[in-house]
Amino acid sequence: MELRDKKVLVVGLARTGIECARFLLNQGAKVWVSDLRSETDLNQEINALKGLPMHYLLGGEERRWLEAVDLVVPSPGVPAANPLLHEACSRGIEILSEVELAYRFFRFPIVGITGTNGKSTTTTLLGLMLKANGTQVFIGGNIGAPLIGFVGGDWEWGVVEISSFQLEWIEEFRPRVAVLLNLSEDHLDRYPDFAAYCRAKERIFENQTATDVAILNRNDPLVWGLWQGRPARIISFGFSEVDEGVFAKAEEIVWRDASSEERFPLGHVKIQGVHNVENMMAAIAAAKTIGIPAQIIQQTLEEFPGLEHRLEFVREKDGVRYYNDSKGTNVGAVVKSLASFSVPVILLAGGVDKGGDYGVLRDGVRKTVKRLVLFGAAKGLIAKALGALTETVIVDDMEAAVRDAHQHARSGDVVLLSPACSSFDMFRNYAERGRVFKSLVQAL
Ligand code: UMA
Repeated sequence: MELRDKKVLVVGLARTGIECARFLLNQGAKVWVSDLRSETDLNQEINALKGLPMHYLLGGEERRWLEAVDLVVPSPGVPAANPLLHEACSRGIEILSEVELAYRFFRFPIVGITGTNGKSTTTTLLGLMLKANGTQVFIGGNIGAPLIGFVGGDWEWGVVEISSFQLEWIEEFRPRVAVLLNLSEDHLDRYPDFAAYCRAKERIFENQTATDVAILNRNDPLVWGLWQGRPARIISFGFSEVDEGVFAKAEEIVWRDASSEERFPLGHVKIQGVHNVENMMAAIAAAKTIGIPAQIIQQTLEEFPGLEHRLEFVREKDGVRYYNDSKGTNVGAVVKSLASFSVPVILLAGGVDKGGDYGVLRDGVRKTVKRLVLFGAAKGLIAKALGALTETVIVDDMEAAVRDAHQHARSGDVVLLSPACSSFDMFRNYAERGRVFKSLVQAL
């Protein structure tokens, strides 16, 4: 792909925008970067690009900014309905997502991992398996490291977390191995409906051919429904025993093909919960496809401590265990997190509503939640859907939520922050929300 002297508009100046701008300049393109935020708000980002010859279009979005533009590269956080993208489409200007742009320059195969939940855990696990095997691999994508930053590296493989947003503007993007973990309601504040969100996710398989591999969850009907008509070789994972594929038994995961079988005992594995068994099955399926030896896979499974903000154990105080699941930003994630506990849970939830149906939490709340502590913009909505099922209280902020949980918890209980919402009404992102929770818990 030739970018020299092309006029490129990068929309959005955060992690993706910064990396794209740097890359495009290196390729000899003429780079404009736009952002709805003002120059004052973007002080830090502009500093990161200090001294580089680019043009800023800040504090709004105007159609005339598209004059003579050859290519538009939107950040994942920019919705397709954005007026600049809309106008670029009607003018016939090429629009490519950052993952597509990076892919055009990759000279090595990638594993692309998507799904509503479990992406980061599966991506990290698989990446660590490859590293332990001595493979030159990077872990990137939606997990927090834009793919474009890895172009030109001496990589044998890339293990890449892919969001639905990143798949919206792909054309040739084609993972050698593509994994779809699960599909449940998320980002309905961005998509017209759940079907549109699922269609965006399915695009991970769009360009695969018979030499590629698609790894699908047999237990998720929406995911499994996608196996038909795919040219790629299908490998499935799930809880029922199969002649070929990956399955989980009482205390082990089994990988099986036509001629052999390997067993991965879970007795010494640290990460907990049914959802993590699924994540491990997916990572094993991909690792076996790539040819990672069984003992390296087993060793990585046993050493992996789990991710920060994902059912992360914070501390035990007076017999009460506190968990930070700030990355549980949709209802599907919270269903799985609640299912990981069989003791009474005080659940801290709320933030910005993403349009999911809180009703799917009813069973979990009825069975497990002894007190629901709600905060943030969605508190009223959640209270309406679940408040009648358990003791429910609305508080002003995270500090009040932790205080309330501490006062009402008894020895043996779990206090769980698993918000079912995004964080942007009260925090910069889920990571800041998780850190604030952890420091409040540590201070108890
Ligand atoms: N902006 C505009 N116009 C708009 C919308 C936004 O100018 O119409 C500007 C904002 O003012 C802001 C910038 O665009 O300055 C934000 O861009 P961004 O949200 O894409 O931020 P990045 O830092 O580039 O982060 C993105 C992903 N963010 C989103 O998908 C929302 C990060 O995923 C990802 O780690 C990063 O690229 C590197 O690939 C985060 C995420 O929340 C973790 N992902 C969603 C999820 O996991 O549920 C999909």
